[in-house]
Amino acid sequence: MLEQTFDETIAADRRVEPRDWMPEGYRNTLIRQIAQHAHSEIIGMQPESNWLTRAPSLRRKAILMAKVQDEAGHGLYLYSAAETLGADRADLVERLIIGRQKYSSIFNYPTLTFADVGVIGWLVDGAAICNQVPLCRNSYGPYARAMIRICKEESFHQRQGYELLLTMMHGTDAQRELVQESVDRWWWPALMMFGPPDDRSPNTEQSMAWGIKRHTNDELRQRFVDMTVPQARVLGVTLPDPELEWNEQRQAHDFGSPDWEEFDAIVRGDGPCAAERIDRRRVAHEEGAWVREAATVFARKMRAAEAGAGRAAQEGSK
Ligand code: FAQ
Repeated sequence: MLEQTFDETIAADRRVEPRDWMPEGYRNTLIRQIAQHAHSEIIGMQPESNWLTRAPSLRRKAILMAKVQDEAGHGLYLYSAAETLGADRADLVERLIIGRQKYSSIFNYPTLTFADVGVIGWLVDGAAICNQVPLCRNSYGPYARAMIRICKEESFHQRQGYELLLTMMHGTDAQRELVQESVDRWWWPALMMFGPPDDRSPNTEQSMAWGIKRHTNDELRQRFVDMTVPQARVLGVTLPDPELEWNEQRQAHDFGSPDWEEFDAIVRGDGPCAAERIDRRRVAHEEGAWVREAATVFARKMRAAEAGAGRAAQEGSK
């Protein structure tokens, strides 16, 4: 009976809510994906914050600081969504730190120049939007609702990245070279963000049947390429793929294949910045322990004060 209600909810494209019965596999898939997504947002703060102290102007610094703070907010909405499934936030963070849970492959690459800030906004946030807009319609209510706000902010991030790059492309030859060099480094990793090709993606079929994913990895990768090519043309940069060309018959671009061995190594935890990213996260978690303790004590005192005020009001009305 419970399973039938769940199946009907999915078939009718209604939302599953925290107190509804759901199969364990559905719950675990959501916890895995939402936790991985939350970890990505938090780890994703590191490559960009690398440039906060060296931003070329106060304006660029203020924009970058706001963006990095937005990513923290995204992580927090997502951990909260995972908690509605019964996951424990401290446990999820612990799993990330000990390498039992993943974060997006893209944040394993270093940010070598300030152009990387613009390229991350354009390509990484651009890929994130492509992947995440359909998640606003995913079948689990709290995740879908969290994604609406996240997508609005990611879309703003994408525009700030593109605007930064346009400014640099209208600057000096040296600035144009910085942008092109950065695009050359980030293009293939951005394509890998969508996950392995469909024929090597163990989770897609079931996740699509449950309405957790709405499109396959390859469909979204194609959508991203088609969206990005005209933007690259306006910008005046070359995408580093000799196989990239418009296919009239398919009404879509043909493009080359990312280095899936490199992707597999990163997913195994052997990314170029993997140790540094996790170590930084561990240190931040340890150094933040006093904030969590203080917040817990404060919340307990507030609850006690509210309960006391409630009792006093009741006695006063007798
Ligand atoms: N990196 O069967 P599939 C952002 C793993 S947020 C690492 O295809 P699935 C914002 C996958 O977990 C970016 N691992 O898996 C920002 C699975 O391993 P498991 C994050 C990956 O879940 C911008 C295995 O490979 N976005 O950028 C990756 O059906 C700028 C097999 O793969 C999200 O998390 C990868 N790229 O599809 C922040 C979006 N791809 O766990 C700061 C939500 C796959 O079975 C600055 N997530 N794996 O051992 C999703 O849409 C999906 O989880 C996919 C993967 C599409 C990522």
